[in-house]
Amino acid sequence: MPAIVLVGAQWGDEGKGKATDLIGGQVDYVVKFNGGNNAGHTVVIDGETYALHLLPSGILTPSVTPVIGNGVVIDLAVLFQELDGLEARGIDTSRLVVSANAHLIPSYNRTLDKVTERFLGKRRIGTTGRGIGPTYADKMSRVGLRVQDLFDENILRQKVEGALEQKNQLLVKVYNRRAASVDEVTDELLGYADRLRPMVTDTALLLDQALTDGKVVIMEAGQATLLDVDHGTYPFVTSSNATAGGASTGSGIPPTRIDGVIAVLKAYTTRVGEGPFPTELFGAEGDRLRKAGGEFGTTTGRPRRCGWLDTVIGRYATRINGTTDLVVTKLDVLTGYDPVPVCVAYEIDGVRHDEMPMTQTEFHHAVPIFEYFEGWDDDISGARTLDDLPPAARRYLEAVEEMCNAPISAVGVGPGREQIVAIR
Ligand code: 2SA
Ligand code: GDP
Ligand code: MG
Repeated sequence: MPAIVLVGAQWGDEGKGKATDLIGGQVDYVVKFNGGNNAGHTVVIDGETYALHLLPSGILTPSVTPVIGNGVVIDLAVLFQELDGLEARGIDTSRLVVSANAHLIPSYNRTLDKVTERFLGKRRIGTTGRGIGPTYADKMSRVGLRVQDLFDENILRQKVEGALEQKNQLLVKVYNRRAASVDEVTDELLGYADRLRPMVTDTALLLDQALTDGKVVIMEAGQATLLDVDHGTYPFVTSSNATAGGASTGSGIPPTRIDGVIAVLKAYTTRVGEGPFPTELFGAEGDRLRKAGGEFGTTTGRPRRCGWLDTVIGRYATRINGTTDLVVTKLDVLTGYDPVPVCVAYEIDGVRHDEMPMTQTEFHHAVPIFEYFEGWDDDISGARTLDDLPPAARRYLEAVEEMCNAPISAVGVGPGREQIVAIR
């Protein structure tokens, strides 16, 4: 399978970083196609923990060329901090390539992201405050700044001037902040141009040639299906297409060249930020799952909201992404729970729904209908084949496979690179 998309099936933090890293040995290119440094992927190799935000997780595998695709929004200060941090730990980052068409996150968009959230008060989205939403809004409004603009100072200055005409109105008149100056913004961005230039290329052309040469390319999504701006729980979503369709627009690899879609599904559910979450657990129950799973944001450290597995969401993710393979993660975290509840459908205003309801109003009213599965007590973190798992854990996986409508190809039983049960 030369071109494979890897997405999150739920609200993010399913363990996509680990899943990509795991197949990294057989892969030539790992492409990030959406989002920016709102993402947080944790990868544990030989007991060393690496937290990646903007960089594709393929950066940790020496044989992989990591690619930041055109669909990504880049905070240049964060990019170089992350590269320097990895270099200081002995990781060679020289293979990174960056699309000339990717958009830049200027400092005023970070400010606008944060002040807008404060202004919204109770109606806030719970963003990561990294300037993601305003930068994608600029892209669509055609007032965005792109990587290639760094190499034409006149154009960059003109674009910053144009953008600031609108942004300063907002900053000063609506949010009572100081205006940003054209020189300050332009100079800050130009300060990175020389270091960035050798990494910049036409990544769509590079990937086209790579596929023609028989190379293996993984397109790795940031965030997840229910955070997708079109298919997620709008408006409580991120501002990009995090589903499989976004892989084409965000990388330049056409849909006809994509051979498979891996969806990563956590054995339970988490969500960061605001928005509906039917199987959410509160109080001591939520705390227990959060503690067992170590569910705190990789980027912001925020405690993640936790709840039981929701297979209505799993089925939806299979349908929207065209999932060919499921990777189930964090099965080890469910050890010691008995029984293990799984949401199989919703009751919404007295009616049973087996599929995601059409409207967000209905989704906000969804009450989970649970089935209860027998639990297991044995430590499964050393399991490497299905036969190593207790029968109850195998039954749980069989049910997940059936209810989520896609075959499971691997199961995570711990954070380490090797802690995986390979099925096919
Ligand atoms: P934004 O900043 O505009 O993308 O926020 C919009 C919504 O998208 C959610 N979002 C995330 N949800 C889970 N994980 C994410 N990445 C980090 C991680 C999060 C962290 O991997 O742990 O460290 O806090 C991520 N990025 C965006 C966000 O919570 C909003 O609901
Ligand atoms: P991503 O955003 O989807 O890449 O996921 P994150 O890295 O934000 O969150 C997943 C967390 O779960 C990380 O801390 C991983 O080290 C950890 N993890 C991944 N797979 C497993 C697993 O199978 N078991 C356990 N216990 N932890 C895992
Ligand atoms: Mg994450």
